[in-house]
Amino acid sequence: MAAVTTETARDPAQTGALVRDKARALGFDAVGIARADVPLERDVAHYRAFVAEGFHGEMSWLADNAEVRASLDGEGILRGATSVVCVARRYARAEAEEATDPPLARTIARYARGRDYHNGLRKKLRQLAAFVRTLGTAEAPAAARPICDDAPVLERAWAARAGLGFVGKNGLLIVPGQGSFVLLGEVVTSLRLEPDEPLAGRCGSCVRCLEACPTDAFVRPFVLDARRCIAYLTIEHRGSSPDELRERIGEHAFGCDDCQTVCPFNASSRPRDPATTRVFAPHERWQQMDLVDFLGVVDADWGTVGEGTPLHRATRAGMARNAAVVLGNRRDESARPALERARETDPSPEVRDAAGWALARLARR
Ligand code: B12
Ligand code: SF4
Ligand code: SF4
Repeated sequence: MAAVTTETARDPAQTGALVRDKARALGFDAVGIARADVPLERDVAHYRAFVAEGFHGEMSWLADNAEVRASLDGEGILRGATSVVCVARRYARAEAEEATDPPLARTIARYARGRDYHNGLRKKLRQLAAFVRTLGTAEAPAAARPICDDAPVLERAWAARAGLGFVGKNGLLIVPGQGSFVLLGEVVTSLRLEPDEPLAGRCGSCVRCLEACPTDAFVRPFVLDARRCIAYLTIEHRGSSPDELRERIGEHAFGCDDCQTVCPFNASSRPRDPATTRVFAPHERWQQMDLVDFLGVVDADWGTVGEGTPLHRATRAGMARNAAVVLGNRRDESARPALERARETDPSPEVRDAAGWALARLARR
């Protein structure tokens, strides 16, 4: 019988354990492994139904690459992929710490208050992928591709299959003991790793998230009409905010956490060590700025305001529009001069429109 050497493919259970240990050592809060070569069926059916209903709105890129979304094994992601390592990074900070966030930061969703999280997450995922490659052998070399929000992948579906957590009625992946305030990433690999078992859903009869949504964006449990979601309206949507939803946008200038804040799985899982989430603390820029300042930013200056932060994605006009809507909702009299200036001179029609709407609300006070 041939002796087993280091040149033969390694044991999937052993290599799986090494990869899990490495992911934790890199600072990921949870890790799970799933088969990548068995296509997603039920989740892809949900995804197709979501697109067919038009729930993706203007995010046309979300309607593309349906085939790639079904399987990680192929040209679209990684040919020969057999496993996917799914990781989560928690971003919620201790409640006492969040309570001291500057006022502007509190109008921004928790994941987006600090620097752009993609950079840090991608660096760690690259390191994890490099480690996975070292586990290949001459006979069975390991390819590995790190992914974080940069490929047409149903990240929650793979994470759920990998037993990282379960999908809640709010559509978010909830990691037991960590909650849903987590960001997801993956390393897709040709290395055969022992998979984890998926977890059963644990929402039970709870419907708090569905009831808490200010814009009634859930069509039914688990199904979101993104066109009504404040995250979509304040980040992805270009042009004017729909009239009937402006008031409901409330205090949200960028993203929304309402369907997570009320979730009991988050109440019970705040981090114990503040050092682990320090990178998500508000950007120092937000200490010096207020919402009204977004009305005065011109295109040429947007780079220095938004750069290196998630707000960059909303665009200069988008953030000025969002600021005007929130100021209108506040009926903030001190914002009147800035709103008047924006209504008369802003180059973007959606900003002029939102400023006019906000001024009308001030008048009705
Ligand atoms: C497009 C997008 C959005 C869009 C659309 C959201 C949506 N629900 O589709 C908008 C801009 C609205 C958005 C908002 C947010 N997003 Co977003 N978004 C994405 C992105 C890029 C693609 C999502 C996608 O493919 N949607 C299409 C739908 C069909 O797929 P899905 O959302 O995965 O749907 C799953 C479930 O809903 C479920 N499902 C669907 N229908 C049904 C029906 C039944 C019966 C059942 C049982 C299940 C079920 O199955 C699907 C697969 O598991 C992902 C990153 C990625 N590549 O996956 C991030 C991602 C989902 N977003 C994320 C975040 C943080 C947010 C916000 C919290 C940001 C904020 N604070 O403002 C909100 C949350 C809103 C919400 N309640 O979902 C995280 C979520 C982390 C987590 N714990 O789950 C992700 C994974 C990014 C990341 N890398 O961490 N997002
Ligand atoms: S993020 Fe806000 S608007 Fe979007 S579904 Fe959740 S509660 Fe509703
Ligand atoms: S609030 Fe309730 S229903 Fe919604 S995700 Fe959390 S546990 Fe599930």
